[in-house]
Amino acid sequence: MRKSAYYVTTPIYYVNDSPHIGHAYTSLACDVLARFQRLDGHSVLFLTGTDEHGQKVEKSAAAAGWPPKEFVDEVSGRFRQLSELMNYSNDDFIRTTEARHIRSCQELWRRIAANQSPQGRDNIYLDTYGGWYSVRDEAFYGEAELIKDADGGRLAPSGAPVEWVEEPSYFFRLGDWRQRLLDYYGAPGSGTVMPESRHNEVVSFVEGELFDLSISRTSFSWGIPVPGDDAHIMYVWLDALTNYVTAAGFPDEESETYKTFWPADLHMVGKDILRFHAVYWPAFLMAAGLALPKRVFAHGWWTNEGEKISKSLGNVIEPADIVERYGLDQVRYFLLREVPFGNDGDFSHRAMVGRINSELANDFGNLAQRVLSMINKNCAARMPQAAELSEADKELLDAAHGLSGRVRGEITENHAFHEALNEIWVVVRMANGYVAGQEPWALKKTDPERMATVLYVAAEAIRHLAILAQPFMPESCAKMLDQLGVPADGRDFSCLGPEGAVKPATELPPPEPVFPRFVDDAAED
Ligand code: ME8
Repeated sequence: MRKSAYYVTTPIYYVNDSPHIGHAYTSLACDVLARFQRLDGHSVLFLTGTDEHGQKVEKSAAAAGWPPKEFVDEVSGRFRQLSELMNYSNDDFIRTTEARHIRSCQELWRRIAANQSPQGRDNIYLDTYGGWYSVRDEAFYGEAELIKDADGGRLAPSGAPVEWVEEPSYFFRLGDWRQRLLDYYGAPGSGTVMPESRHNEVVSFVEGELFDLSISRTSFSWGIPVPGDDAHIMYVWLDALTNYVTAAGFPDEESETYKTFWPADLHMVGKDILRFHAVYWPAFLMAAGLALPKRVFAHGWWTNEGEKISKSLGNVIEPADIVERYGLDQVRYFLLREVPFGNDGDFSHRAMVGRINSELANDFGNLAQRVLSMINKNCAARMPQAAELSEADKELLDAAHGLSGRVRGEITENHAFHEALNEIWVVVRMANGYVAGQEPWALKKTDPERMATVLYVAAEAIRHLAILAQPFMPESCAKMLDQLGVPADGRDFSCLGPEGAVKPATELPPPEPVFPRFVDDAAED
């Protein structure tokens, strides 16, 4: 029987620029979750895509000298390529310029407009907006939120330039939804907004003054027309956020997809866009009468060798460059192992090489290579048979069998990917200690039956490690499982535990190292 469905989303990326490490990071975390849930028997919808409307994209297209539609087609393609490059298993890739999305946005608007706020007022009203707008952030700011630059000029809290905007606009009565939003967040630790520090940040924002939100623009045209008044286009964040229900089939609420996947289980976002996801989005959904996402998790930001990543500093990290240099699964491993998920982190060459060589090559790679080589040489390349188990054997097998529960909690509940890897590595190191202590190479002559048992137990531990590490490093773990003789239909989590063990006498292919050492160019250090 399949377990409950799981719907996880990345933010949809602005197509004003090429993909960078920040985009790769958000999607990677979602990919690991999606792969984990599939292996654990859930049916999964993992969504990513591109955010293609608004002033920022319109300006970028103009600067490139391209008509907006051609520009967004081109840049959106680069994000599709990122999915291939990083081996993401997304089930859908949405573009906000697609007909299904335009239909969905207009219907969501109609429903919000047709309903009243908890105070019995129309959710949407027409007025004039006069205030500060940042095109880079695509966000409106109150005077009190702005900061001053060195010359006394105004900047958004993110450091982005702002401009004064005055135009007719539809407004959303955000303030009327305050109490409903607070009820939705619940107490700290409720798990609706995570991590807890972000929960507190969102609650104090909502407890403060919640201004009505301008949700349409009239001074440019690259966007979705407001139903019934096409002098206005929708505010790009209302348009963009709606992608999450579009991909779930909205407005076809009777569709299988919608009934299976909405509300989303998790919106994964960077900390800079938390307010849009944890405040505006649930307020829009409540106003439209739709169910609310179960969780929003905000992760931290990467710096490069200690410096803020920016185009002007010329230190943007291109996913394709690091994948070529270090290897795909090495990059996937590093990004989720190096930094506690939720915190900010620093990308450095030294840290990357350190983890590749010590944790992947020395710890995990050597473990598999050593055990598989001994099986190949001393057991005629066939899975050995275990005789009676010693205390040491049982201890390692128990640790391997108990691992999935610990990893599941860290990935699916806490989203602590670094802790999940840490748990896996506790058993990797334990298995290495076991092999060193049992000295199977010395048993070859003195006690071949015991040697066979030790190699069998070690192989069984490695099978568990490789199955559980698949969501992080799919290609490398597949190679390891091939070498262990694990059939393709024996790799999901229902095969964990003694019942899924590889049958003794199964023929194994010749072993090959899965995690090579990174040999550094001395000139670079
Ligand atoms: O915000 N480290 O799109 P975007 C980590 N279109 N994450 C980073 C980062 C860094 N240095 N730089 C950026 C948008 N990010 C909207 C989303 S969703 C309905 C609309 C992350 O292309 C950032 O936190 O600016 C965010 O999650 C994503 O990349 C930003 O993508």
